[in-house]
Amino acid sequence: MIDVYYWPTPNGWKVTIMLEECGLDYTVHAVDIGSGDQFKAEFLRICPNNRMPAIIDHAPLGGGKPLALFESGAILEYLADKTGKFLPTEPAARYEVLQWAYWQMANLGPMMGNANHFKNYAKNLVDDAAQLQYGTKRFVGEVDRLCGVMDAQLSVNQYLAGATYSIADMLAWPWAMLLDKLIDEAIWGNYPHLKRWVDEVGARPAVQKGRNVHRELSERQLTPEQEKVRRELLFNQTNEKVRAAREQAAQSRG
Ligand SMILES: N[C@@H](CCC(=O)N[C@@H](CS)C(=O)NCC(=O)O)C(=O)O
Repeated sequence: MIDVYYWPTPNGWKVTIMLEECGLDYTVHAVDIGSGDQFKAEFLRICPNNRMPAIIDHAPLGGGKPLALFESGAILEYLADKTGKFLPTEPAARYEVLQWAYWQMANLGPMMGNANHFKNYAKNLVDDAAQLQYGTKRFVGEVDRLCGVMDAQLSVNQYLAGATYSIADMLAWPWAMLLDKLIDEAIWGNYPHLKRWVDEVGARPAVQKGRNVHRELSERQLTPEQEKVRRELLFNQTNEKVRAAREQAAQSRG
């Protein structure tokens, strides 16, 4: 059995999609990042980075005591090694997949996160219009560039890492399927191959199931007070605050 520490966001869906694709049993533990669950002692012990997703595998690859893991890329790589699925063992094919997996982790996810921040949230946090405009242009522009990279790759390959569906697709799809919400619907006209792949991957039953795990939690209406708490928690994290939570977690362990 695998415990999954999860909230319905693109990084969370990656893990539930992979678990569904592999047919593994799992139990979901909701980590409500809008009300501070990521700073609770029990979660920080699994993930010192106060970000979900994370897992604990009680029957880990290689045996031994339960294995705790954070970072969605590491989790998918681990589950692929555990099941022998969606990540080839033959070196050339394996590294073809891994280069796209790391590309997603270092590029598409962070850039889309920052673009979303500047476009949809920063206007309530930043007074300086020029600063806001610079941030938006920088990150939306970078997302646009990354779409071009994916589109070119998908114009000659069915999947991101070639002819075979892999963890690279499962890592990138949860972000890519949100592109039209971030840029605008016209984006698909510029990137037809990317759109073809988003639709194809999105039609897989395991992808739909993984993406819908606890969907209701992300669709619930927050009160203005809850929204204020959420923004303070997510957009005002300092080293001091996070260190205090970590120290508390260490103390409560005894
Ligand atoms: N690189 C990490 C990113 C995880 C991440 O950013 N998770 C966000 C939600 S999508 C989170 O937990 N945020 C909580 C916070 O900012 O405190 C991964 O892929 O696992």
